[in-house]
Amino acid sequence: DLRANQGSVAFDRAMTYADLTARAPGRILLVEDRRSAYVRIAQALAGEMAVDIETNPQEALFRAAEGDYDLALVSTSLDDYDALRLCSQLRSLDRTRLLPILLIADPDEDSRLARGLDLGINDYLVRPVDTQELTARCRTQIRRKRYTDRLRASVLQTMELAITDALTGLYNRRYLDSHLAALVERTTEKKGDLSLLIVDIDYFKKVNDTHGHDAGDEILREFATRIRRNLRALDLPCRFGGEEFVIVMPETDYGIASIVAERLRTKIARDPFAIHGGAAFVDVTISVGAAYILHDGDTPESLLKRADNALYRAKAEGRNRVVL
Ligand code: GH3
Ligand code: MG
Ligand code: MG
Ligand code: MG
Repeated sequence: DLRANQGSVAFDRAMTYADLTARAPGRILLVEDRRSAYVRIAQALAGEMAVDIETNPQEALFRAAEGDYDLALVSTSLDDYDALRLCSQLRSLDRTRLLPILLIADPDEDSRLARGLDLGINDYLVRPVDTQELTARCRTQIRRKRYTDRLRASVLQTMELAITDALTGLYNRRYLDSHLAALVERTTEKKGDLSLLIVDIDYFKKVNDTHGHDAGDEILREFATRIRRNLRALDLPCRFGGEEFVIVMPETDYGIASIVAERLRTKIARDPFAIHGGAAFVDVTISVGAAYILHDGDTPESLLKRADNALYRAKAEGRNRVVL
């Protein structure tokens, strides 16, 4: 998966600025209430970009937040409305914070332009607007927007790959290691609750031997889905190793932990797992070892150790069971 990811970064680098606008026309929201002005601008951009005209600034804010625009083109000469206020609103909303803004101002508006730049507008044009310059500046903003969008998506993807397990999409062991210590510490400080389960699939080697490794993988993926479905957003499900999973449950006491564990065990055992894309079904059971934080200097290691001991007993006592 690391190599696949490097591939996507390389792909980003290989993309030229021209590629970024060649695929789809830029989408522009033009905020201007004078008909002669917006007709002229829309016509100038029409061949190359898709322009939506909005004469009402409040409506413009709404449309910018809802729509998938590459650029807001804002006139400073709006009736009864300060264009800079609109710019600052665009900058304060999550949905429009990164939308490029190009301001169109009158020649005597130096100080407003300076304020606009302070607010974070990306560029401006001074009237009378030269249509070639307008097109060029819009093009530049749109390309930059698309480039940074791609870069951001690629960075987020890299970060996600670093903390998730490729087969199941659950957190990986590295993520657990880096978070469990902090969780245990915080829980200890406030004398709160925290429980931890180690879940191990029973006789999984036999499943692989009987049905093949690919079928085993299918089961692991479905298994992860069932785990996710049975947890709260707060809980941290992680693939600890091959067919072994750790679930950390913050703010969860002994009683709730045992209910969650038992519910999970039932949900796994009750419905057989589809393999070969649904061509066959396999019964799967799990053994679960649970540990609950004791406020006598518990560490991630001591918690995991207690859960592991409990798991060992669950296996020894016949499997398909929870031991606390
Ligand atoms: P038990 O836990 O009940 O004692 O028996 P087991 O057979 O599950 O235990 P063991 O730890 O001996 O075997 C675990 C097996 O899980 C070994 C390996 O074939 C399988 N396994 C581990 N990781 C993967 C994986 O990513 N995909 C598949 N298909 N199998 C895996
Ligand atoms: Mg084992
Ligand atoms: Mg096992
Ligand atoms: Mg195992």
